[in-house]
Amino acid sequence: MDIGIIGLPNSGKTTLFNALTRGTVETAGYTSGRMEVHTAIVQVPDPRLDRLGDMFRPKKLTHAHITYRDIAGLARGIGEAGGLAGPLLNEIGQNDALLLVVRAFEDPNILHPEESIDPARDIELVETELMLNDMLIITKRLERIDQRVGKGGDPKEVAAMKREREILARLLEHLETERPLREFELAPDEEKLLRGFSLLSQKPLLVVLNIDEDADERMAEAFSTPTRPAIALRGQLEAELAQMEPDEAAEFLAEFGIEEPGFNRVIRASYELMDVISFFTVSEEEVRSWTIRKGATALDAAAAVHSDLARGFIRAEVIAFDELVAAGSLAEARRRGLLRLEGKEYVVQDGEIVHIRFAL
Ligand SMILES: Nc1nc2c(ncn2[C@@H]2O[C@H](COP(=O)(O)OP(=O)(O)OP(=O)(O)O)[C@@H](O)[C@H]2O)c(=O)[nH]1
Ligand SMILES: [Mg+2]
Repeated sequence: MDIGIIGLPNSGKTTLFNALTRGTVETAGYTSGRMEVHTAIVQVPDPRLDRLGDMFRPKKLTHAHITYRDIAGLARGIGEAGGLAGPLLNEIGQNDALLLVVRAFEDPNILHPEESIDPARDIELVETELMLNDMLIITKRLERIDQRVGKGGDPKEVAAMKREREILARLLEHLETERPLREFELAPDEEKLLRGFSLLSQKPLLVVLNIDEDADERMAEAFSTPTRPAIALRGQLEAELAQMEPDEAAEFLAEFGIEEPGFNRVIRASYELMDVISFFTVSEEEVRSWTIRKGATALDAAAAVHSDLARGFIRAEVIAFDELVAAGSLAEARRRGLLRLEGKEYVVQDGEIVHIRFAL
């Protein structure tokens, strides 16, 4: 799962990237003129996995992970411009979800491309660029369809194109009301059709307000909508925190009265953004967290682990996390008959421990 970090120049994208990934990419200066992308893989913190680690003492403990990509330089007008815009928009389009960094910190020494601090305006500005990009893509596609349909040809193909034209026209209409495609309910076949287009305003989006050290985190609530959550993070402080040794970090957190590093919150929120759940596999070798989409079946879970498990699938042995913890061990859970046997179609629930029985 890839998450692209986007936002206006100097909003703190690289600072946030460093905080999330404990990286040390240079932040100073105005890098947006250059097309550069930094990538890092981050483990998703999960207390349940740690608990299972304590229980099974495996040789290896493997977290779910997210790939973050720091993408420089989204600015006003880029959706319609040439030059950098093409590769940049491609770069954004490759991600499963987007994290929009919005400047909410005051600092007279750091230039704001719009010359004032106004998070609501900046969010709207970026959303508009995403929507303009989508309108452009859809309009181009519609033109091509019209040309092709005009030429006639295989009736089946023509019918499919007309269907596509009808869907795209509805999307365009929606975009013209200045609402992102995230807010457009798609039928499954429509979603499938659109997958290849990588429309940007359709991607799940998390707003991260980059706030001052002494600002109130709750200010994020005002920027949150049902289809676009928002959280606040003290970017600079968190980037410093991410560089500290554990002892030093603990002391630092205590001093500021912070319970948990904010970057953990952002990592979890970006994980949840993608409509996924985790299930666990356990053994003495490895205790591991796996990521599947919400609603995925036991067979999907098997396939996530290994294609052989899906091919030779017989049954899944399943137990909820809380039940296993209450039983104290897998053996005890089994003795109490808490392990359920489920078939291919079973919908896996978040946090379940799953063991696939299979034969090849
Ligand atoms: N005071 C303050 N400065 C910050 C904060 N976050 C970032 N900065 C500073 O703002 C400047 C820009 O931060 P970056 O993280 O490089 O911003 P960016 O969005 O990656 O910028 P571009 O890559 O140029 O688009 C740097 O000098 C940072 O040190 C913050 O929370 N408070
Ligand atoms: Mg940067």
